[in-house]
Amino acid sequence: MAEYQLYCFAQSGNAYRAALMLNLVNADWQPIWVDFFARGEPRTVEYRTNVNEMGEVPVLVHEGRKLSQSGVILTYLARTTGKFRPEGEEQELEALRWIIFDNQKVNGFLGPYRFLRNFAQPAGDPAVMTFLKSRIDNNLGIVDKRLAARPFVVGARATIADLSLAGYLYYPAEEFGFDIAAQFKNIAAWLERIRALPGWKSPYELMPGHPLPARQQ
Ligand SMILES: N[C@@H](CCC(=O)N[C@@H](CS)C(=O)NCC(=O)O)C(=O)O
Repeated sequence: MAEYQLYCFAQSGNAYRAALMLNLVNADWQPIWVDFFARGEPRTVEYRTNVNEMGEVPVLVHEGRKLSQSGVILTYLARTTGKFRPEGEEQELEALRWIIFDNQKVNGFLGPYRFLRNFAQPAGDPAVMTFLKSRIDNNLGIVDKRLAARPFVVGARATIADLSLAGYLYYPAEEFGFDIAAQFKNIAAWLERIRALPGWKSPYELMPGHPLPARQQ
């Protein structure tokens, strides 16, 4: 058995943050596929009892510990591996600030928007989609402006704040119905910098469950 196990599925950008970090630090890890679409596995009593009481993916298993919330998993991996770790209190707080902003407002809106567009039955109500899209445009604009002045979110090198913010941004543009890289030039350049890191792989390469069987789409 690998040193780290990650409960995940290919379509989850929340899980991708953790999968990407594990791969970038060259960890000995293996995915444990969670059947989100056909079984709604995270909502089962079994999953909530044995894996995560919050009923969410990702969950990282390491040395008898089970950790959830991608921000916590990234922090844990930064501490245990020493990689992508913000340096000193100021950077730590800055990284945490962007991870919370990301979870709530960047990928926190982008994830549901993509889900309602591609996977939900029925698809998202147009009024909800319009609301989410306007928030997404606004919040990606804030990240884009931030990246105009620095190569990575906290400073000169990539940290866990970058890996968090990248959560959904490597999924294909057609899944969003708009091209983030074309619209936000600083985000596009930053995504290329992360893509150039040794060990980078796309979400569909790193995690199991893609493509979905036709009946589940
Ligand atoms: N803030 C959490 C979000 C996790 C999350 O929402 N995961 C989704 C999958 S992408 C999930 O497991 N949802 C369970 C459900 O909808 O029942 C994190 O960053 O880990």
